[in-house]
Amino acid sequence: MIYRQKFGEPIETQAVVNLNGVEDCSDKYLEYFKVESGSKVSLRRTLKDGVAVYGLGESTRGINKRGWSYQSFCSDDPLHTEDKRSLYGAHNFIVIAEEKPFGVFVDIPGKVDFDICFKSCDTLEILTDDRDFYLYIITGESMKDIVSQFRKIIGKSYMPPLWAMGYQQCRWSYPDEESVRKVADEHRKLEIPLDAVYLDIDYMESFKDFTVDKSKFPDLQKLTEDLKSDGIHLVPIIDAGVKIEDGYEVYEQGVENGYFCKDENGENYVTAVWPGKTMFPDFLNSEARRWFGMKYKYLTDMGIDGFWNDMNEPAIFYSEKGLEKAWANIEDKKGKNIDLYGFFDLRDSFSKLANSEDDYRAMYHDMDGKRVNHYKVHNIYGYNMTRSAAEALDEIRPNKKTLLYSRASYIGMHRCSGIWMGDNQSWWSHILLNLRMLPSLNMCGFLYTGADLGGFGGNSTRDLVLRWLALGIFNPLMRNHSALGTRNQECYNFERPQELAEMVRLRYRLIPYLYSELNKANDNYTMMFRPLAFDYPDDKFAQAVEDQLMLGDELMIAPVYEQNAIGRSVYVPEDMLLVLFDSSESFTTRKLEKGHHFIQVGLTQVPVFIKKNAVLPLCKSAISTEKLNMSEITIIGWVEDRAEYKLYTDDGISVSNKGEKLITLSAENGEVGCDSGNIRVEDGGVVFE
Ligand code: MIG
Repeated sequence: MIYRQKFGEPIETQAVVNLNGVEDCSDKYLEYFKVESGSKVSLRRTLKDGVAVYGLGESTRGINKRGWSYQSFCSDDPLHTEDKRSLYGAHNFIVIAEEKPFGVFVDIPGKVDFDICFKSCDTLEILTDDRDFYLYIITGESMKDIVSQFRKIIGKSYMPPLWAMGYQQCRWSYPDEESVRKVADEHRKLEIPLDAVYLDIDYMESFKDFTVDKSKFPDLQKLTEDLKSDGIHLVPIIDAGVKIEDGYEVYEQGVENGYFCKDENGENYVTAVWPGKTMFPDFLNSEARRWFGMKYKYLTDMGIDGFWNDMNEPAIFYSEKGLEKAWANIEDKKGKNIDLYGFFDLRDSFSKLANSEDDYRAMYHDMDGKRVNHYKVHNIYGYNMTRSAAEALDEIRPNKKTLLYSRASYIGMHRCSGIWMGDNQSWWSHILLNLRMLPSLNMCGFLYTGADLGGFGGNSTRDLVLRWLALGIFNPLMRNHSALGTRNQECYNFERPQELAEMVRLRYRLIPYLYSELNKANDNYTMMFRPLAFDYPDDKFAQAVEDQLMLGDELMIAPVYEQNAIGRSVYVPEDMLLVLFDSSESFTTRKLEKGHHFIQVGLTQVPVFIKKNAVLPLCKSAISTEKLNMSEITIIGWVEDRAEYKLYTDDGISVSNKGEKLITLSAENGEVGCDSGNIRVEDGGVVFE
């Protein structure tokens, strides 16, 4: 059951698109929360010891969110440490794992706090920043059931083209054509599979959206075509801020039509990001949204079929006013004796210039005739930038899937695109953070997602990249990315690159399974990745697991995420077959009984756990997804009775093309069906060879 309560006069975020079965009910929430309202609304509930809370999509800390206070306020913060409260997304959905579990979704476009037993060890408090919002309470038989009811009301998720399941290589930046070609060549030379290379901000002319710097990329169309003929897609970045420059078409059209955000006096609001002074398109205005979205055509006309939208929280370096204040502070302190607090104040006047609350409060939107302060709708800005791209791309490339993902997000945007997990660091702990965000993002509808493999900030190391790839091969979005000034992180830049290549090849072998599970999770409103607690709610060991995940109906994954480890402890919640890949082609298997095990996992090995009477379909690896033969499947499993698998197939690119094939495998009772030879999946059924 889903109950909805309206507080005040909410701004429609369009997170929820299907109200079938949703009951507008004035007092149901009072059974769940103690409510206090003033200018803000506080919803409080006492939680018994041991009650876990799941959700909040992209956020720091554990799978179980209990014990910390989070804040939904889209933030450009490149240090994802435990003390942080907000990252780039605002995903206000939680499930409380009481004996009778229930879910809560707070649909508010502005700030909201989730204090989950932080201030008081037994109190959950949700505190909204204003009085206008919808509250949804979702009850159901199980956590999985609650999530699936929620996913139904927020609608189906963005599904990427098949090539976006391939390996993708990024760096800030590959600055010119030659360096992009080199990345492609090095991968091909060493037969490291690759489906995409990225263009970060330096491909543009002075960071101007929808321009190409001809001195570095003299013929982008030719480059795009050449790479595509080799199965490699070129994916440029698009930033939210538009440079102020006379003669720059996007700027001039935006000014002429009033498409930019305004200040309190109705003048165009000037801030600064990459190119220096910029203005922000008013993505909350439907005309501005369409106008900006159609600009992507400049790049699709050159054969581009993938984009990533960045800096759309929006990230602001400084505003004119903010900068004036900072200069004034310096002037004021000049020549004076500055004590400790004076020094802090001086330092902060610059370090706190970026993404300041004052700047967000000084900005206004025209929501189709209604003037709205940015602060109140901050969390749906990036969502609407990406919506602008998604809607236009549907028009520009009819019935074709485009790769699209965003940095900032709100629930609802999951229908338009994926997200990547932003600027992580080359830290061991961030492998684990990558793992923990997968299920919470799935709860909120974000299925196509992944972290910067190898880590974005800081210098990576060979062992870190190998261990991260061993998780990364399961991320739907599998992208290696690193920041300006950091060590080169491409597989071929490390010693014995063939060992890294084998990881990537194993990914390609897994694509029939991963693509199937991704699409099935979307079709059936299920989670592709789940905490063990969701599948084994009565198992106290499973409930406590924070570093393993269930993947689809068949698998469990448990990557190694510690430096110098020779393996790890794994909790096996039911009898499973451990498949330890030594390379993409060779593996050993071992039957494991339910219980705790220590598993040795070398630096170049990947463990996969398959449930009894389930099978994992694999194809042969190839240098790009285009070359994969997904109709020749090998299966691995431990089959005592009977196993079947639904293989999802489509043409990988048309929105309308869909299909599902069923592999049924039977084996004699008690026999282990391990790597049972090749099977061909044909329309009539399955052929064993
Ligand atoms: O503040 O475009 O998260 O992936 O490489 C940095 C440069 C701006 C942030 C993105 C990152 C990208 C970088 N961008």
